[in-house]
Amino acid sequence: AKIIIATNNVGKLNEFKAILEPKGIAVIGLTDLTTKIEIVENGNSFAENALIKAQTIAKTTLDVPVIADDSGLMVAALHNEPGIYSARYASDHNDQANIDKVLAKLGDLPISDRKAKFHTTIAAVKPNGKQLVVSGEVQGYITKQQLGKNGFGYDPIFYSPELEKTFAQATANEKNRISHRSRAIEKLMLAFDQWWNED
Ligand code: ITT
Repeated sequence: AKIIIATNNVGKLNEFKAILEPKGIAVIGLTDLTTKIEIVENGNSFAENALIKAQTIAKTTLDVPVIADDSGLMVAALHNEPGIYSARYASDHNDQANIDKVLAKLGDLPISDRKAKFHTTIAAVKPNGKQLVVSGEVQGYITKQQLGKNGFGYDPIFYSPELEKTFAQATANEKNRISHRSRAIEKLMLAFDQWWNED
């Protein structure tokens, strides 16, 4: 089996590969495709953006399932910001600037006021236009300083009580055991075969 992930984010793509390839699914990212397709990600929710990304790419492919991941960090004390703007909160795909902005906004708030979660919505689109949308979340806290070098995005400031460290201090396998993305992928896999094989 083969699946196209409509993502330019290598961190995301590597997580999809690590989770799906052991199940015998070949994962292709947009960076692997020769033709570059512009995606205008202008939706108002994770689900809208995931569908826009998947639909844009599904139009150009034949008979291969296309999925997209729209995800982000939601900080309770910041009214769930940065949310769908996570990739460009301070500056477009500048992880350090985005991390600095979250830390600055939270200031010295105690850990009990630093609750946050990661959210992923995955949309799958078939050649006939039929859709499948699933989501996953994981709870944690925003640290006062960044810790760890693994992962991507906001991982260095996301403390997981389950792992007792930040996602950037965790190995890829540890993160993938509990992450928002792996939870969404699990739901996708549960529904996928029936959805793909029905009309
Ligand atoms: P594509 O749209 O090409 O998939 P993107 O990075 O623009 O890539 P999003 O619009 O979904 O994707 O933005 C998600 C942002 O949320 C991402 O850039 C990170 O900053 C953050 N993020 C998502 N998942 C994360 C994770 O597992 N760990 C840390 N940060 C994450």
